[in-house]
Amino acid sequence: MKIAIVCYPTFGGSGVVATELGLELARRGHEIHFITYSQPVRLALLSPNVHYHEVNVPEYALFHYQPYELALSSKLVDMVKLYKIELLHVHYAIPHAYAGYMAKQMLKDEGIDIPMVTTLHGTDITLVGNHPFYKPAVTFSINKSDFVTSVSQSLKEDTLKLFNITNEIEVIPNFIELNKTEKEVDSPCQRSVMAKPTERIITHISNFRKVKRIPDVIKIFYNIQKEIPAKLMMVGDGPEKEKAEYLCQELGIEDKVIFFGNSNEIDEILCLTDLFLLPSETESFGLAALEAMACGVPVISSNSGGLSEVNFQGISGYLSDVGNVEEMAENALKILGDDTTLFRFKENALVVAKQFDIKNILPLYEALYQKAINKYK
Ligand code: GMT
Repeated sequence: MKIAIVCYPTFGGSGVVATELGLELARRGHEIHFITYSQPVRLALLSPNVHYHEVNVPEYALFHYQPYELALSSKLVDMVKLYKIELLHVHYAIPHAYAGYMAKQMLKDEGIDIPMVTTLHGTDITLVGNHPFYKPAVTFSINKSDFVTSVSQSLKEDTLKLFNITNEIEVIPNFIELNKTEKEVDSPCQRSVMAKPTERIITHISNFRKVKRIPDVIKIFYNIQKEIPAKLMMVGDGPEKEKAEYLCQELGIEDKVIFFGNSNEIDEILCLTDLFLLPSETESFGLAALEAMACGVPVISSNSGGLSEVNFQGISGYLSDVGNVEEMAENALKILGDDTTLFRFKENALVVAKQFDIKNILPLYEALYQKAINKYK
């Protein structure tokens, strides 16, 4: 199949999912066209069957806001015609499903019927899309998509609760490429570079937005390091990072916390990690937690959104109510307290992650694409 994938190229779960999906589809022989405003961070261009088309938005002084949706829909029309693309898969309702629908209509005018699959990721529904300023456009774009998927059951329920949806929503969970991470787990980790042998290594990875509750990450770690020797690795960048650095200073733990900024070496970092923290206000899925588990790292998370569909209570880690940092720290200590328990949780985390192996999930997308293409035959 010839498929156009539209996504955000930045660090963030939806872009990662879209990129990994496209790369795996390409490995399976499909022709994949990524269409976005800059090269997705995890996109290796030297892959056969992978194309990348950049959307350029010319700056014009008259416009306070440059019309990205217009440029994107025009690019989609041009690329569909040029490469005979058979299907659009847009990740994120805002603004991709909206732009995709416009492209569909323009193409229809020229006698080309192309199906569009929209994947909902979370922020497009629970945080931004639900705003009254966007709601009519988001509802319209979801209802006008040929097929809609959501990355968790919880996100599906939120979407049906928050919007007036007339379309079916199929749950296709996020996935992980296990072969890749297993290889890295087997290879020796550079653990001694980061911590002493007696210290536990705890990691948080995110884009440091408010929804990630970064101060909770620090407070959980603060409670842990009072009881056992430990280091915290903070990976990523975003609006909450500087405040977190100050908080570490205030708490006198700055020498135990390392801020890395954005990194492309996620598997290498997870390989030397003992425990992952994700105390988010909400997470439609929590791809970062799954990536950790796939490297054999147990997870302490909140229980909001779709996190309980990924992190299994008492098996791959523990879940607590949002903001209950005391309980989260206690549970972390239960896992980290002795090597036998830690080893058991590490093994379990990997077993749970295996359910989300890309090999199990990709066929669900392929079947949906085929159904979508058949719809217009
Ligand atoms: O929250 C993020 O880190 C970024 C955000 C995004 O839109 O890229 O992630 C959302 O999509 C991911 C992939 O499906 C999910 O794993 C995240 O849980 C979801 N984030 C939220 O729901 C807050």
